[in-house]
This record gives sequence, structure tokens and C-alpha cells, in this order.
Amino acid sequence: MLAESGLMLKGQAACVRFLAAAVFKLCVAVAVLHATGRFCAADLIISSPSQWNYLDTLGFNQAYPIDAQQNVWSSPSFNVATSSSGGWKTGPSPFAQGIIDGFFNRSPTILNPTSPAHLTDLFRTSFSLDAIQASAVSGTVSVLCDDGCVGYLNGAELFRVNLNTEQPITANTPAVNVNDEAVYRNIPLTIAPGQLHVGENMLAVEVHNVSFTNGDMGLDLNLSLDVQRVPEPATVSLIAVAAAAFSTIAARRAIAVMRTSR
Ligand SMILES: [Ca+2]
Repeated sequence: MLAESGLMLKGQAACVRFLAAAVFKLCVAVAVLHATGRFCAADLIISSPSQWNYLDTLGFNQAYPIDAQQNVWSSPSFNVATSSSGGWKTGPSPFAQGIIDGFFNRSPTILNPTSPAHLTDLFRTSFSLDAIQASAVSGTVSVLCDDGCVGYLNGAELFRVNLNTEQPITANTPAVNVNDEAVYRNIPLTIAPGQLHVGENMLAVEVHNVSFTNGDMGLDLNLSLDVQRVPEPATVSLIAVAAAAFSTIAARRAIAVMRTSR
């Protein structure tokens, strides 16, 4: 009798252990589901070659252009058609005058030579974002600019390469030195909440040569945003099925233990 009671207790204890294991595994599966409720991905937003408006005739001592509504050239509202400078063109990246080592085996849009009349070229491109992309607060710009550049996202400065922090930068501001023209720089971005918009957004870049006599100048750029996405329903279902399978297997083992312990 005591032996039978001992076996019963042993079987019940084993049953409790297996049921606890089932609950644990189910909890783990649910935790995985919660943990993977969103996942981070890098969305490539601007991928070269991409279309840009550009101004490569900004003259020495010339003011940056404004449009008929007084919008500055880096503003999202700026209208190139009414630019005070005139002369905006459209073309695909990359852009270059002279030989840019990083554009080897590519066919860049040819820029106006800087010598002797100008030092700075202006570029603008637009892109569209959905609600998830527009909520991004970080990303990466991969840029090669010869020799220095400043990027503006929807009118606010986003990154700066090889240009000092003097304010304001003018059409006569040279790059700090001769930039490495063979390597794209990957610049981590911090994006302020509200800086991106659902729908159309605009990136403007000004590129500065190191001197009037320097023989090359260029720009190429890619932009990615870190976005949080919800998994596809199929992924969620797969996790739910796995959780159900865990609990079923554990329950069967618990029943088997109870039968063998009797
Ligand atoms: Ca140069």
C-alpha cells in the first residue's frame, strides 16, 4: 500500500514537472512572439543611380539661390523653375567632373568644371516614405563627395563631410582638404522625431571643391533608414503553431508518465 502510494506520488510529481515544462515552453513561445512582434530592417530609400536636380554654375561670390516665393535652395518648398540663379538641370547620380576614383567603371553625369568661375555645386532629390519609414529615428548615409559636402533633410542639416563648422557656409567656402575620392563614407544618422514626413521628403546636398584650381569634383549618395516592421501573418502563425506543438508534446509525455507510474 505504501509502495503504491509512493508510486502515485512519484507519478504525480513527474506529471507536475511535465505540465510545468509545457507551460514554460508555451511561455517561451509566447515571449518569442512578443519579442518578434516587430523587427528592425534597413530600408534603402535613395539608391544610386537616382535622379537629382543640380546647379553646377553657382558663381564666385554669388548668393545661394532663392525661388520666387523666397524659399532658400535647401528648403523642401524650393521651386527650381523659379530659382534666382536659373540653370538647374536634372540627371542621375553619380556626378563628376574630372576623374573620381570611386566611380571607376561607371558613367557619371558630367559637371561643369569649377575652374576658374565657381567652387560649389548644389543638388536636390525627393523621395517618398510610408508611415513606418517616416517614423525612423536613425539610418545611414553612404556618400562619396569630392571634396566636402553638407546634406540637409527637409531643410535641416543632416550630415557634414570635410567642411569646417564655420557659419554661414558660402559659395566661396572651400573643403578642408582633398578628400579621399575612392571610398564611400558610411555616416550613422540621428533623425529628430518629425523630421521625416509621410509622403514626399527632400534631401539637398551642397558639394564644395577644395580650391578653384583643383581638377576634380563629384557626388554620389545612398540613404537607408532603420525601420521597425511587424512580421508577416505567416510568421506569426508559424510561432503560434510551434507553441501549440510544444504544449501538445509535453502533455502527451505527462499522460504517459502517469500511466507508467500507476
Ligand atoms: Ca576635388
